Amino acid sequence: MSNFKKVALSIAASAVVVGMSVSAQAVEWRGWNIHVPGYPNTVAMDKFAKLVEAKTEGRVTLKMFHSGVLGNQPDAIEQVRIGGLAVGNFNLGPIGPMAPEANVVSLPFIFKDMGHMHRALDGAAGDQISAGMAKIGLISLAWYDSGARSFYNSKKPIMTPADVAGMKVRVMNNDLYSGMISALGGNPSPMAFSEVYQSLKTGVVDGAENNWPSYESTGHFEVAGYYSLSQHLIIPECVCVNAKAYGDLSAADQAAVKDAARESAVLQRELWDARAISSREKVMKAGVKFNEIPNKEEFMSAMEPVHAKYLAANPALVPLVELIKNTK
Ligand code: GTR
Repeated sequence: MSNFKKVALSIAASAVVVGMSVSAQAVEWRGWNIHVPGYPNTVAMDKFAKLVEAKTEGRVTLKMFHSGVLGNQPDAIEQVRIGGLAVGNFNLGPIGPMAPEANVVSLPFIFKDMGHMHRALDGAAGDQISAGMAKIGLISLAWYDSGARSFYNSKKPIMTPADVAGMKVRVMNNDLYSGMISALGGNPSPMAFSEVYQSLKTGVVDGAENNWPSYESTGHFEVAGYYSLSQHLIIPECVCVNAKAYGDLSAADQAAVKDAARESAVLQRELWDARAISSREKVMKAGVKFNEIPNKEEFMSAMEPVHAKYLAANPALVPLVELIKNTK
């Protein structure tokens, strides 16, 4: 054997040894979260981090970065997909454009209420959505709540679809949401969550849409004081982990991490319910003008073309949409 080959072999052998010792050491994960301290997701993700460490006996540790300090959501999703970050608490909205199965939850009014969403996600539809996310490198360990999203703006109460006509409305990055605003005659403006406050304040956009806790925690209520209860989207969120980081764990540690996520989700849902009430109370005290929508059917039928167009372009998703609609 040539000297060169001997050296190459011994380097290869030591690499194996190094590799083995590395895998026996603790793995350090970094996690992304968009929300501020005290928000239900933030508290629950911190609990997830603690449980991961405890349940894997320190073989996996997770350092959480809150308040979106590691970047905007579409970028963070990409990072978790490619492994630049291990973990993220993501809304399924901005995942949808990359994972068709996950996009069905972004069809307006697909869920009747939170209970319907829970039953669908905890059943066969949830399994198909998870499988679609796994195909793009995201393992969904548990589902978090994100309430129902309603319109708010700085101009006037929204009562009918015609009230949205001509308004500039911020949406998350997803063509379905842009299509939804266009279907009402409004002008959609996709933008990062962190930019919305300033855009509302300076009139770059007239309105946006979100649940009570995000409307309150971001201060959007200070600059867009009309909140109209359209509840047009009920979008679940995931505790997502990079497929390779998860796949590299032992079966026992995978189970431990999954358990940790599910336990954190139980806490998140409890905190969510309480925060939805307290956020609503806080913004109402601050003088927000709130209204119910007299006839929600008008919004449903105005947004119906979004479903039709989407399913015509994605016929393979028709059975999943039917499965969700038929989930009792
Ligand atoms: C929140 C959600 C965030 C983000 C945000 C947005 O309700 O929890 O993940 O999607 O809405 O509107 O960008």
